[in-house]
Amino acid sequence: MKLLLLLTALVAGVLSKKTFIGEQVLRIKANSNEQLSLLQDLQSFTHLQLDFWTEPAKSDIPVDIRVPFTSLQFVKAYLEYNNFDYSIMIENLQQVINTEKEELESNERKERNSGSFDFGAYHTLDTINYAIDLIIADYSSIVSKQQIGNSYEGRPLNVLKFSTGANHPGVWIDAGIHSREWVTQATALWTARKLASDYGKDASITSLLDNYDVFLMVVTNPDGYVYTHTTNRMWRKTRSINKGSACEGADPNRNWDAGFGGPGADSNPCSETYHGSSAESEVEVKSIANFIRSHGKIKGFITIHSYSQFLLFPYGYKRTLPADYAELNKVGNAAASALTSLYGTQYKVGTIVSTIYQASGGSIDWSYDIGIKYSFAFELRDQRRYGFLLPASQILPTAQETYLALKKILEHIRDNPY
Ligand code: 0X9
Ligand code: ZN
Repeated sequence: MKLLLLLTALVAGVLSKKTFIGEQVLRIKANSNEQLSLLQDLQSFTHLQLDFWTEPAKSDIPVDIRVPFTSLQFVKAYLEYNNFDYSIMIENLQQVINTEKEELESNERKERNSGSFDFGAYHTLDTINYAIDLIIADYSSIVSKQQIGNSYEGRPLNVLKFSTGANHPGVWIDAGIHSREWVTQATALWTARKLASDYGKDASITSLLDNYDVFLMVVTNPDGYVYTHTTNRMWRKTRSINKGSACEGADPNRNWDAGFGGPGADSNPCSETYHGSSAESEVEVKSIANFIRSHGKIKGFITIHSYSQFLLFPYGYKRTLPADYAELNKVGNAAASALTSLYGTQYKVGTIVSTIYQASGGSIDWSYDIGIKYSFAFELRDQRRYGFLLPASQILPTAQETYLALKKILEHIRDNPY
């Protein structure tokens, strides 16, 4: 009996959902370096349990902070006392999350009943996997699935391979390495179908796939993604257990072997930017790194994040400009212009360190340093309103505009072999 009670409590504890009742997301403008450092001080008060959606690193980028109910009064007083310009970006976080979940559930019910699939909606991992299998079935002559490992919790790490022949060089694209960035997995899924259906129809994609393989990982952090559905919508990291800490997970975009453990990564397992116990300690990262090393002919590496509307290239871990700065900057700007041409969405283009902040252990720094010249990171929509909780109505426009930028980069890779 005692055991049963204990088990029940354990199961309830493990399955218990994190609530966001009374939480708000504040948008703060730092008007001076002094204010910037006051925000960095705020970040170091770990007991406040603040979740910095954007980092206090540059005064021209607003800092968005998710503030738990119990810290709200203090944080607002701190901001007012120090004369900050701030606004409430999300007034009732729980409500936004509830609405998103209701929409997802009613849509998935509809899809099950009608046997359809809506690319303009958010989905659970199972449904995404089902949609991936449909794409493979519909385009089996060019699309296949390749398992490159298992996640920490044992889920298959699957990569979609678009290929028309053997021994082609390849381009890598991943999405959702940060699990809460839901528009990225949705964009990647739409992109998968689009790439497949454009082959033989669109001259540019056809000539690309006649010469290059594309590897597309739609859900790069599946454990985290499931966790954002079951337990905590705001989960960013992997789900690995950290020895000696009650906090779980490492930031898979601080875990690559590029300036590992340097500035812009945290050694505290409870931090959202915890770098992990060593480079490639996270099996999701190690599996990709191994795959890319063993492939040997990957010529482009593109990672898709959200949010802020940036198109970034190396470096993040150091201030040195990459040797290919001029070319990467040109390609990045051409890609961003193509993106903007569809709906007017504005992107900022530049190195990670000059555009956002110094961050070590990031994937595109690693890929660049092992010789993959065309290494880019996207930060998709939006810029000011919803952050990670981008409404599903924006998935298709986001995916469509992003595709134009991806195409520009892919064309450049195709036309500039090295
Ligand atoms: O901090 C990050 O990892 C990225 N921003 S996010 O809000 N999506 O977490 C910045 C990515 C920069 N890219 C790399 N360092 N690869
Ligand atoms: Zn991210």
